[in-house]
Amino acid sequence: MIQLYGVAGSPFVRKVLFVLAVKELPFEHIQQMPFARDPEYLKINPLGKIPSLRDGDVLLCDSTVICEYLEDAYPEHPVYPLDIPGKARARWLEELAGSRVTELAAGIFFQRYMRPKVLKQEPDEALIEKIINKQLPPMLDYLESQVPGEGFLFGDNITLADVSLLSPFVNAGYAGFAVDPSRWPVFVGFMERVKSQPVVARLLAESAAAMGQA
Ligand SMILES: N[C@@H](CCC(=O)N[C@@H](CS)C(=O)NCC(=O)O)C(=O)O
Repeated sequence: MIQLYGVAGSPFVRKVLFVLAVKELPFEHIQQMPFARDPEYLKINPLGKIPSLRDGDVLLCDSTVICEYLEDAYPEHPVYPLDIPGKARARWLEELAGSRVTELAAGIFFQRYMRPKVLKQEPDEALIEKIINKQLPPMLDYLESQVPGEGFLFGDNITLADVSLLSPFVNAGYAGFAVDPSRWPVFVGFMERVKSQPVVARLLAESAAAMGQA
């Protein structure tokens, strides 16, 4: 059976949980915390990051690599658009979400949640202020221009790109941050639609419970 290493509170693990759920693939969830520097886990993922996934002899690290593998290996119930330009754009938005958007939105979560609660360190308030007031607004302006006013990025069916864009902001929400709906109404409306899709709503409820936010 497929084994997934990681915890549901991670925006990256959430991508894989979404794909496994859409594809209705049974799996064993091995609760692996990030930053644990666990020697056994470092043999699985030399970066010590989550998620990792094992499927028989296949052992993979990195959420994007894992999700693309699952799409190729289990093509039923696709999570990427099927046309080439759509798939390429989905990959770009997934890449952007996993890099700069996560650095910013999940950065708020890291400072306000992970540092005090898990790492027993003080949050860097100056950095949080800079992210919220200087760095995040231009990115939100871009996202506002990229998402649709109705439906999802690629029409009526939700894809991994939709969930990837939402996921870092879910973590920012755990740290008390909400995107201003008066400034970015289209993006906020889009995130609400993604959140209310049954498969996503279920994942978010599990994630919130695991984070003590339910
Ligand atoms: N590019 C990786 C990033 C994974 C990642 O950064 N995961 C975080 C948790 S959300 C982590 O494990 N951090 C621990 C560390 O950096 O040591 C992916 O897409 O899977």
